[in-house]
Amino acid sequence: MRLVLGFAGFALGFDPTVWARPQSTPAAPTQAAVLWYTHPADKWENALPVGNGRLGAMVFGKTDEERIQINEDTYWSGGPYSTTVKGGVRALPEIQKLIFNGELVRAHRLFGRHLMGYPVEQQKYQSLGNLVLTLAASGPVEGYRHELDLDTAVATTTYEQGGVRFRREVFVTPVDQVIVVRLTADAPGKISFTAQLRGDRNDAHSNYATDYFQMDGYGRDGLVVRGRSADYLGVAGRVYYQSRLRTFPTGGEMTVTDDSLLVRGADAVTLLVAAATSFVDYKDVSADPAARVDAVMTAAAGKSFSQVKAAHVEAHRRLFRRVAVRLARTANSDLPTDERLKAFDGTNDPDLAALVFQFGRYLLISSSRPGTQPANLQGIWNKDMNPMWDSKYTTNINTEMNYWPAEVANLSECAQPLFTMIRELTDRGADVARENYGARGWVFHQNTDIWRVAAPMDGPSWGGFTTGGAWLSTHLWEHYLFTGDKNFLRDYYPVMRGSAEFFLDFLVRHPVRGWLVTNPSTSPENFPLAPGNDPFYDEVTGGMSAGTSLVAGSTIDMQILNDLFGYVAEAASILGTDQEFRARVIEARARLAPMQIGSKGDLQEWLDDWGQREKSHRHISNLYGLYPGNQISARRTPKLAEAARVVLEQRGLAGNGWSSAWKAASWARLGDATRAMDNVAYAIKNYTTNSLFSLCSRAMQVDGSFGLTAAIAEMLLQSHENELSLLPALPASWKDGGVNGLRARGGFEVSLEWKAGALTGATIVSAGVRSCRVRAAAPLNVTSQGKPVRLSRPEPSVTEFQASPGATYVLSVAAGPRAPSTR
Ligand code: FUC
Repeated sequence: MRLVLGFAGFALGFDPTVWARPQSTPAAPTQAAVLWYTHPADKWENALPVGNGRLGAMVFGKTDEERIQINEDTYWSGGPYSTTVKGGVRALPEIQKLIFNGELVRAHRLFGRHLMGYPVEQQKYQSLGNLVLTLAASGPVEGYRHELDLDTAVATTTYEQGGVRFRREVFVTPVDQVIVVRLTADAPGKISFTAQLRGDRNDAHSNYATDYFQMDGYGRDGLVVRGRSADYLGVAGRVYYQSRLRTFPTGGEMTVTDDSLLVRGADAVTLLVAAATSFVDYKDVSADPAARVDAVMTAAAGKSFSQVKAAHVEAHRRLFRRVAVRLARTANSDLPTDERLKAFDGTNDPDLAALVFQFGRYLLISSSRPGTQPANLQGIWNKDMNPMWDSKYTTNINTEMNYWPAEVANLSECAQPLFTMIRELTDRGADVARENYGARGWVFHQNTDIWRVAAPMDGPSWGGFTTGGAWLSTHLWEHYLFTGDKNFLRDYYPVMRGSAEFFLDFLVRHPVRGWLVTNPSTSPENFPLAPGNDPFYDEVTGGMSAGTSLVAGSTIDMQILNDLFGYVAEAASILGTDQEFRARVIEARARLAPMQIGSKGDLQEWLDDWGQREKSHRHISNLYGLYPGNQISARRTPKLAEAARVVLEQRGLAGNGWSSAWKAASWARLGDATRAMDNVAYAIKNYTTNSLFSLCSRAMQVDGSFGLTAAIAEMLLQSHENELSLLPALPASWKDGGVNGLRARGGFEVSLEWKAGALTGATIVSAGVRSCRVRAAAPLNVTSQGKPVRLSRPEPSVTEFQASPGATYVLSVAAGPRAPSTR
């Protein structure tokens, strides 16, 4: 049965069968795959990240005292706990009444008393420690180079000192689950150093002394740190961890003292670091870290360095080489990466955007693999015991953005940790739904930690975002659109359904306008200029607040629910299940508050045309419906698209890394290549560390890096309108180029070539039997295995043909006049 719900997307017309993933041909190494420097990192944010999804390391590349900072993705403060508070639902009717009456600050006070989770804050992601190598060689250093090869996932430092050329390689292998450090020199007997494995203590949240960690020698070739997580917010630290070093020198001597390991006069040395915790899942911390480390270490120690490295590089390339981007190189492209960034003016080094694009893919591969934790605010790389925003999962944009590139940049399996987290959130989420809102299903707000707590956190203005779980659930549907994996859809349908079920209970009729709305609701972190929403002293945070963000029926809430309900209905139809429930969500969907255009021509952020306190607020929540959602479109809804454009104009360029990335993707959806590129360039110039990490304020935050990858993909290929749109927002400075291996909804894999700003050819591999509709600036001819394919051209810029599974279609530009425009 086909369902037409009035929202566009591939769901509308495709045959809901499972299709096989097209075989991606590993692309040749991209030209844009190396970050390099002529000096070591001066600070942690500029060190080079390596990781295998579970273990992360930041490599400084120093020549006197090398520091390799280490993370393990399950090392968090505290232990299993819940923040759900019982009985808040009793205050809900009064809070809703106050909000509908416009008494927002009074509603805020009541929310603060009755609906906040307890503890109000959540746990923190921790640094495991540092491997410090005090190197014996001294004297002036020459010919220094520190680099990260994105194609091999190896960080390498090379230099000459005292007439000897030294080389240090560092990588974290997903195959053998260890951090590998290899030291070599071009002369025998020249490698001497002292190694320490140093723990990190959270002195703000735990008592001092060796209760928290101990450092010891281990056997005749190793070191060990054993510890446990800090107590925090009254939650006892129950994560036990161990990290262990083993050293394999060739030649020379090795000694182990109390807490140090000395190597003298070796020809070459391999260091392996294994690390594990007692974490099993968000409720269970009963594993034995020592046994886990033993198992990994024993297996890895039996292999040679070259075996371990070869397996690592192969495993990495299997994912990384699926996509290659080629943009023009200039003289600037050959500069060291930090100088290249400084010299970038937005147009003088097109290849830099390709490097940034691949860096985001590299980070996702390195911080999120099947079976690991999802990428948090800092991926897996965090040096602090009290990091910015606890290095948690923030779900009013950040965690979602981390996974924007996963499907389109051909790393679908890297999103699996996110899907597991969403499912786990339904547990506490069901408790909060019942206790706070008297509702069935599950709800999740704006932040969680490894313990998967789900109640409102930090304060009503942040915690009042009830659609965090619904937004995450849209990723489940997107995964289905890209992969066509019906088993996946069946498996996760109950999660999506549970989110929709919550909202069927929670939505209330607006007393004046009659629409169904969320109440309480927020438009993330944006304070409306609503009457009476004045500064006040907030007893929850113990500080002045500029007002409250609590409202009813924010635009983003309505857009997210419009998507969620549509997706659930569509999924129920595809799976042939749940007809009664499906009818209910379709009915509720039709009654949601619509998008509205305000007096300034902008898309309203709230039900009322209030305007906002902070003019260029970094969130563009009301544009969820443009990107990543699909309710605003230049072709389908031109008035709303124009209203979205007004919002983007009004917000301008400034914000932070993730904000620029979101704006770039939004401009790409509007088909405005110049403005999309302005935002990409602004992010690169203003919110990027030397090692290409994105910045939020001054904090390293990976969302912006992932967001830029997604935005750049969106400039080259779009697939949200039931068709493949080729080069929908190609900036003038990317005149000539090519991309291989992008993925599109409907299960296509797409490669493109262009010259002088115009498409010259494309290759499409189809995974299923389906109609393939392609939009490009020029009419296209299509062949498969050298033979012309029957096609139709419903519009000059649209070419349509029937695709078969596994077949490759070669598209070339047909002779004749160029179609006027793709938009
Ligand atoms: C949201 C953003 C902040 C920051 C934080 C982690 O609260 O508004 O800018 O990114 O998440």
